[in-house]
Amino acid sequence: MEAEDELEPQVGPRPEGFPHFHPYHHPAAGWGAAKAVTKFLLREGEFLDGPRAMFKMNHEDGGFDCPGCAWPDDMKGLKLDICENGTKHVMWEMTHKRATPELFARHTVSEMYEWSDFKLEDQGRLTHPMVYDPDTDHYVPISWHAAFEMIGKAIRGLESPNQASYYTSGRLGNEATFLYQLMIRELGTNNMPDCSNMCHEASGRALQAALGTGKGTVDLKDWEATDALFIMGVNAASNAPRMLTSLVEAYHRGAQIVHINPFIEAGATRALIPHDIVDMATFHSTPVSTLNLQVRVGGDMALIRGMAKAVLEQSKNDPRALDREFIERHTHGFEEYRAVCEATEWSDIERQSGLSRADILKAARIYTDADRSIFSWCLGVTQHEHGVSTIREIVNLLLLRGNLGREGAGPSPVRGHSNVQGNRTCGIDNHPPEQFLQRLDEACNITSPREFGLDTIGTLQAMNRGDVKVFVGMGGNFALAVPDSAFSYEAIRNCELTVQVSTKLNRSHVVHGKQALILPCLGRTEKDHQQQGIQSTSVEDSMSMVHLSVGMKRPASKYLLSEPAIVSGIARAALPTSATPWEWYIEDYDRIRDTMSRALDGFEDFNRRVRLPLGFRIKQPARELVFYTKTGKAEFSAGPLPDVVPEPGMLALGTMRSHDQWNTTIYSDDDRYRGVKNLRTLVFMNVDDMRERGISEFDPVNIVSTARDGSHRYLEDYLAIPYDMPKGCAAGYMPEMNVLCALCDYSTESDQPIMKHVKVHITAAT
Ligand SMILES: Nc1nc2c(c(=O)[nH]1)N[C@H]1C(S)=C(S)[C@@H](COP(=O)(O)OP(=O)(O)OC[C@H]3O[C@@H](n4cnc5c(=O)[nH]c(N)nc54)[C@H](O)[C@@H]3O)O[C@H]1N2
Ligand SMILES: Nc1nc2c(c(=O)[nH]1)N[C@H]1C(S)=C(S)[C@@H](COP(=O)(O)OP(=O)(O)OC[C@H]3O[C@@H](n4cnc5c(=O)[nH]c(N)nc54)[C@H](O)[C@@H]3O)O[C@H]1N2
Ligand SMILES: [Mo]
Repeated sequence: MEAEDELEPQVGPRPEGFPHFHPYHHPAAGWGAAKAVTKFLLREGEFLDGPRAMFKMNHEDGGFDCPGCAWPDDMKGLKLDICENGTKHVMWEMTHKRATPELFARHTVSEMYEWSDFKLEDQGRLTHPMVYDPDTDHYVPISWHAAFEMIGKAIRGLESPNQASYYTSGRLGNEATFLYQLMIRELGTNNMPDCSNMCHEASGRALQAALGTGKGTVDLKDWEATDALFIMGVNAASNAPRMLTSLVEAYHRGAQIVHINPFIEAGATRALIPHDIVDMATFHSTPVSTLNLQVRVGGDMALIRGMAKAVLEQSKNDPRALDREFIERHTHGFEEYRAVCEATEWSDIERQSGLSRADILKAARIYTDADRSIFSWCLGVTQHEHGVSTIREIVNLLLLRGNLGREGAGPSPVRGHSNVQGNRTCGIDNHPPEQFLQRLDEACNITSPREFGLDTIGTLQAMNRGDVKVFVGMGGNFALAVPDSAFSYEAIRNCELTVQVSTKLNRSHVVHGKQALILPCLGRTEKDHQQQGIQSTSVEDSMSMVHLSVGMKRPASKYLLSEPAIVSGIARAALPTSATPWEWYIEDYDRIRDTMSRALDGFEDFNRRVRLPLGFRIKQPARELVFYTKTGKAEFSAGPLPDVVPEPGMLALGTMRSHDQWNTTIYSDDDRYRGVKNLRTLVFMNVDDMRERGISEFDPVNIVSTARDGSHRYLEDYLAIPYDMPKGCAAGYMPEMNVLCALCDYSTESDQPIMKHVKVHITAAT
């Protein structure tokens, strides 16, 4: 492929305002956040509805679930459990702007392709189902009936059901999710790529292998009871802002908080919580860190290994450092693990983690001094070749001190999308367990296919080969979210039909198959009227709590359908002889929930329990020290340390989010907590790495990535920003930098694209 082709998807021109960088020294959240929310409400013209919506969000007695992150709701029924980014997220959906058929009549798709991602979404809410007209290069309105028929015909015309692939983005509610996977399996395929393939696949696989259940074991009460919190690879102040409340509470209680991240993010220093009226009034911020360890990109496993080695060394003089009884009764593989820790040299640990032995010992001492510890992580840990091994190493360390199955202790992955965990629980899984399928088949009277299906990477490869011809995107922005933009755009364009169920215009509508449909749906904030009245939908948060969400706003357009209704419409057209009562389900979602309570483990008596004030918690066997592993015990793993140090001249680049974006949704070109204004086409670098390359602040640079197969990808004229981060590392923003991530660079452990350890050369652009 020519370099020019590879550059094509570089999105958006450089912002018009003057780029600005000034390191941020204020607390996270607090008045800066309050000001940002006010500005945002004014911009979106939502000053009246906005505040009303805020009081309806995350309420224990009704209201809608924040469609932002998956952090759990306050369990004490806090009345104003909100954050800056949740507010922006809700307002973005509630905007008064509309992307009507007139907009599509004014602009060709090729024209809209040239728009920035901000501009695409900024057109407002989609109002009508639209179909692509290749003769005029415009999207034109289509009736719902005709749209469903078009999809039904395309699916029915396939030689094999495996020629279609069905993507899920993690905002989809449980009821729609259940119907969606039911339809897909009734059609005869397990091709179910989802956004989880790109974020927490590694967590699921590691926890499944180690503990026999692919989820974290702790809840917010444990966060409130723990003595030490280890926060790894998450930018809490931007991406899980309500975690700051827990960190502040933990600090006040005297708990230790250790942040492990190449960056010292804003949420890793001090925080001021918006609903804490007294602190806000007095500008009294709370420290939210006792130790910051600036690990090298990819160095987390070495750090954890070092901590484990230190615990084992300490236990020689201090037997209480290990929980021998726990290890004996509940675990398997301890001796091998001890041996591998002893065999790992400190010099290797220091080199691979980028941290000194003294610092690692400090962290280990915090760990052994604490009676109860929680390890929490997000993408900084998962999006690596060795994500699974690293999470298994975290579990190893937890097991050494019996930090499992008791209050205040355990693993706690921070999930991304608000219902990404629920999607998996309700069946979005391209390699479903036999037990799940058996129960589903029995409850729904179908015969699910047993052959495993395609995930995200597999789907793109199959599209490229011409093996997947029909693509349905249930939410999200597949084209822009996936790696290797140039390759992926071509793969998508290869499809016969692409269908996007969306709320806003995005890149996946302008990068489309030969035939293409945009199906506009209700957002979570909107009232969902069906035959039996207003319907609610349920979601599951990061900590396995399931609760109801009910919209409160008039729909953005009278032509919108709910996601369950869209699934039902597609199903009726694609499966004309299906015995599933698709229409009957849509009249009243309680009926879907009744079937779910028979089909899904942990959903017994679903309709009643989901209506309890805070919903219910799905049982976690590992928390009860019941392990569905081969040995019936928690499994230690004893792998070697991976080599993550970049070759000379190369840097390990992490792609991440700014403070002012939601995945592919860009709110502005600012990144307040990192001190950046008006700039997204940037690369954060260590000062010494810049000096060695003759690069100064704001100098334009060229970035070349090198993939496993030796191929290169390029970005030109990005501006270098000196940042406090370990030497050998670099960072910049997704989705722009997806251009640099090669499709072949996915983890052999989790099949997850490697988005945090891209091997790059950075040189001054001359
Ligand atoms: N406002 C807002 N909220 C969001 C999202 C959003 O885009 N905007 N996205 C949602 C989604 S889907 C997800 S999955 C989550 C993502 O939440 P995060 O995981 O916080 O997402 P990233 O921005 O990718 O940030 C990753 C963090 O990992 C650090 N990091 C990079 N490499 C390494 C490494 O090798 N080791 C360690 N220890 N750290 C590393 C980076 O410095 C950064 O702080 O947030 C969810 N919440
Ligand atoms: N390089 C790099 N790439 C990454 C990542 C990274 O860290 N680095 N992170 C990855 C991760 S963790 C994730 S989760 C993916 C994100 O991948 P996706 O989930 O596919 O993308 P989003 O940006 O969250 O999707 C935004 C779109 O969702 C639609 N939408 C919003 N609300 C609703 C709704 O209620 N219903 C429906 N049907 N549609 C709605 C809107 O049209 C909006 O344009 O990106 C991945 N890509
Ligand atoms: Mo995610």
